[in-house]
Amino acid sequence: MNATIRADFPILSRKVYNRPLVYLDNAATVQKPRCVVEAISQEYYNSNANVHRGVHFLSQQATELHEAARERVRQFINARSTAEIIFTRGTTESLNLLATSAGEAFLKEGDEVVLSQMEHHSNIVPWQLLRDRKGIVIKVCPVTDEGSLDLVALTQLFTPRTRIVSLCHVSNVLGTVNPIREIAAMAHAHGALLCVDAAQSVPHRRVDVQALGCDFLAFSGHKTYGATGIGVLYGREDLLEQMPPYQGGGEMIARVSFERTTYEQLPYKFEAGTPDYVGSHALSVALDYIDSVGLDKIQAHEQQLTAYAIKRLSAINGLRIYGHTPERESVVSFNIAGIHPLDLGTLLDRLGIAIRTGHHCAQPLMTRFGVEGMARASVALYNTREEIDSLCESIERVKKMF
Ligand code: C6P
Repeated sequence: MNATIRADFPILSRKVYNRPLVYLDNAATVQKPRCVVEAISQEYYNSNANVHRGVHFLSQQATELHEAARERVRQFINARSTAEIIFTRGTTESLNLLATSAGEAFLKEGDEVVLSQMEHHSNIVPWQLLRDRKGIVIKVCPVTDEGSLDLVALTQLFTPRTRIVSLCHVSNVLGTVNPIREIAAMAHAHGALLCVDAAQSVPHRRVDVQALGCDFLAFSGHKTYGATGIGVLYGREDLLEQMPPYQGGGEMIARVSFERTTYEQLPYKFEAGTPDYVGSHALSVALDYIDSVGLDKIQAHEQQLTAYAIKRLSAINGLRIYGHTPERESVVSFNIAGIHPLDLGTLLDRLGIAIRTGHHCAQPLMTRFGVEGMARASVALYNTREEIDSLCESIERVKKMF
């Protein structure tokens, strides 16, 4: 699979510091296949016009592409209707929209939201802003030493005031895959709603919102082989109907007067201003690309590569991996005794290897494991065993320098 796949990603053949690029920072963002880059330039060359506004040919063409993209996303995550697919700027904006609008509709002072210790800041701070505005209570599910959610502790966090549970599907640090279906049943049994931060799952495994049983789900286009600046919030239609708009402006209104404004129907009620219609089309091309390779094949490849990385990295003296759950996705975070992760990342970069270092926007999780930061290698469909070998050999070289 790899030679042909790699040829689809022109950036992979470039060099950095005169060395072949080994790109292992895919959890931050993935590289883009040629078809996505071309779809973006073709739209600007041939079909560019603002959507939902013009009667003219180009506007209608751009609108058709944008709405076809919404249908493509609906199909990809198996939502019931395109009314449930809201385009946003990314996972972060999706979660801010949710915390603001669902917070307004469904939460009162003293109501509770359950998060976990393994959340990205994007699934923490919007809820804290809501806490500051409304006086809600945030409860936190602990993470076990092996890196899974403590499900017994989670059960005990529910009270009659629990309204929303918001958890990542896959941890961007530990790779842990959370048992969302089980947690959805648990939340619903307590009368709470479940939001899933799927930023790290949608690119790697089949995500079916109906099968998962979640009420809301967020993901980013740029981690899913699409462009930056586009993302998705899925929400159950009956819930979205009850939520007030997030932002005001063009697109989201039915009628405006100084006395009173009425809002557009779903999903436009939540899409104020000119949307990223080029990004939505590029995202649909990216989803086509994923399906043309086959998500099952992608997942199998990434799982094998992750298992190989864990095996090889574990053999390095003094290296500690964080996260040892049986079901995991394609990130491996680690530290090496006596080497600061930032120094490791900087020296590996000089050898052509791109990994991420630092707190990974998950500081509470760093605190949980008693570290300031970690190094993280994350794989995508185009990575190879040779690149993992290269990472491990380069780590050994760096170790010798210390
Ligand atoms: N994690 C990483 O290197 P945005 O930035 O809105 O596209 O995605 C935010 C986000 C939300 N949840 C999870 C689980 C994530 O992993 C991310 C992005 C990147 O781990 C950048 S910090």
